[in-house]
Amino acid sequence: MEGVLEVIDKVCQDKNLLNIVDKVLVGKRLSFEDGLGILKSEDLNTIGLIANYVKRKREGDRVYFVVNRHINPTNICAISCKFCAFGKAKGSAGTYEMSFDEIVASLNEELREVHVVGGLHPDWPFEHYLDIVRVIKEALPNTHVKAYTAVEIDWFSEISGLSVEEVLIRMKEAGVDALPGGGAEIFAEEVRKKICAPKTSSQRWLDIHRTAHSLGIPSNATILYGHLERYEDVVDHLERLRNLQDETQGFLAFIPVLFQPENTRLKNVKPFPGSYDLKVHALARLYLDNFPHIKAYWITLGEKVAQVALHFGADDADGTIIREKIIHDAGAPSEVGHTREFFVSMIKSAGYTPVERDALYNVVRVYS
Ligand code: V47
Repeated sequence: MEGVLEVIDKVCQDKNLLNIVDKVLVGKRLSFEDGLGILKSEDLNTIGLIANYVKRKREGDRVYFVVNRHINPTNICAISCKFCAFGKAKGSAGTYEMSFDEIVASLNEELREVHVVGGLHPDWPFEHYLDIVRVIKEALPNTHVKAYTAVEIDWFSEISGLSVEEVLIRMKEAGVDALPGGGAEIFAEEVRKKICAPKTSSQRWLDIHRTAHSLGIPSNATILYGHLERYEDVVDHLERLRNLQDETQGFLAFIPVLFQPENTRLKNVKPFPGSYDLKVHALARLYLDNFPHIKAYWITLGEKVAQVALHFGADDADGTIIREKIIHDAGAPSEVGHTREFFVSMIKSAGYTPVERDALYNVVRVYS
């Protein structure tokens, strides 16, 4: 880390980034314009060096992963978003509903986190969604349950007539330990309307996470990028999250999720270059100075780009997942799951120390 400035002085091609380097070195917060400058720059070396400097200052050589499992209890969904290939209308081909027995059968004692997210089923009452959490907790009392996005919570409030606060209190009582970051997509209203018009509004997504944090439920946040957004929309998204985190300190991790177009109604969007993935991760690390962790989500990036993203500010490789469905329905090229050994090897071969964690970032084991 010593001498990063000398290295940057030697390799820097985009002198506009030097102002950002100066700010980062003295711990000064980046402005909206700085954020845009990073996305517009083609100087990947300098961007990577600054983001990696910040990552190492916070976490040293550590890169986290979790032995987890995704459960998507149903793909029947009352709304239809253009970017989504997973949700299906009730009665259409290819729908499914997991029984409690099927859910329990998919669990094992090794899991440190069970991540539950699925469709907004038109017939399931809120109590059924709570029972899903209860059966998981009963089977694995020591495993964290990270369940239900703000979009589902909004839906639970609508179908139950309870306030968001009451919904969250009941979720916590049933055993929810944290909320996943999905459903944020892109906050910029113009683009949000184009890709997921029927979905929970940006403001409501933020309000639901604010309420969760006030009840002591930590959460994650995502951005869906690589579709119709402009650079301004990405920085705006981060700005809204940074402001909320200043208020609550309830976010654990930020996850950039690269849009996968297959089988969606946005399949003709123009692809962005691979450098954009790395810039978005670096920007996230640099802009979200109050977020503890940035994930390299291998499901959408692919395993190899995810490994490279660990040199662009990401300090978390997410987890084993075992059977990802939502994003694979849209053509994700990655495997649907990996083993613990895969992560130990993937992180080590990127030059870092693998740290197995639980959902709340308590350290389970360091693989030094
Ligand atoms: O919000 C749906 C995304 C998200 C597509 O909290 C798509 O630790 C790409 O929330 N292309 C859910 N993405 C994923 C999610 C998540 C993932 C990893 C970790 C965490 C966490 C949360 O899936 C949705 C949406 O953005 N998604 N369709 C698609 N075609």
